[in-house]
Amino acid sequence: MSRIVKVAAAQLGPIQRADSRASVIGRLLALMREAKSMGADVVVYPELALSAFFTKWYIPDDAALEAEFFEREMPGPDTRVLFEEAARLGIGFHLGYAEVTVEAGVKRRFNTAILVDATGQIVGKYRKIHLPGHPDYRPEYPIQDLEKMYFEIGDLGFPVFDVFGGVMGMCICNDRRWPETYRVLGLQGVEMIFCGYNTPIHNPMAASEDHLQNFQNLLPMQAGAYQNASWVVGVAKCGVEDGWEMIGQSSIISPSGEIVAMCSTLEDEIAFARCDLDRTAVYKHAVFDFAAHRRPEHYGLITSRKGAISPFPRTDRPTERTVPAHHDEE
Ligand code: ING
Repeated sequence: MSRIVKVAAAQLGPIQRADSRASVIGRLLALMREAKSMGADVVVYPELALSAFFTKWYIPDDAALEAEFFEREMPGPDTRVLFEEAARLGIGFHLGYAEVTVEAGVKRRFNTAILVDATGQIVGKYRKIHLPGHPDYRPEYPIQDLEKMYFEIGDLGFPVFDVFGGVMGMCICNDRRWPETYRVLGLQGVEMIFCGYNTPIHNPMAASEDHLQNFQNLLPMQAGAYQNASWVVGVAKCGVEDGWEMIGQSSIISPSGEIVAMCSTLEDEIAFARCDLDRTAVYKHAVFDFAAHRRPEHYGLITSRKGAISPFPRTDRPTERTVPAHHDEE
């Protein structure tokens, strides 16, 4: 039996800070129409797909930051056309965006992704849990990574959703580097994981490893797919945004760990594959039959030996602005 999902990984080239929101929406619509013309059931957009990767800038004025980069509603005035076109074409989509909302009278900000079905209804939502970078402005860095300042840690866990004929999950960017991401989804029987990313080549906190960014992009996604018997669709926003280059390599990865489609440019480009969800079965029922072979009760107490978590002396300076309590450093 085959449960085929035709997937269009819709990589985005750079979005400059000066680019209009209308120009971005136009690009997303063009990719959606191209995906439909290829026969896709779902088009997968990157993380923070509506704007430049703004966490590289220190923007202390919250009102200005939210006005320029955050969505107060989804669909909202700019994005409603995506939902309407998806319903008209009969195609689902995954979209990453910066979410600001008020819950129980408290303003919340998240790095968020949604799954929308072919009728234009939101059927899944995820809020990024692994926020990389640093919580405080570091003027000595040529490029900031201020996700810990701009977003709260996601509060939805790693849920799975029954849509597109299978069990679907999501993660966002840095999440893809952590084995827990895939295992928590794998333990729920996930068959396809959508992951958008914006990954600058230069990481001031580990500049010695910049040359390995492409290798260390694919490595965890291929391993995570194989070790949890799931498809993984990783989609980049890439190219040079306001002077800083981000990696591409948007890929569709099989439960075997093989890359079955990959973008080869740093521009708007679709990587397309017919993904058989039943390809997961041989791995879920043989090598990675968790019930038959996995033995968490024998692994011993899962704790970290003192100092094992951060073996190096922390060099964090006191933060220059109060970071919300839940950002407490360990
Ligand atoms: N970006 C990066 C990522 O995890 C990063 C942060 C860059 C981490 C380079 C390590 C090296 O791909 C996001 N948005 O998480």
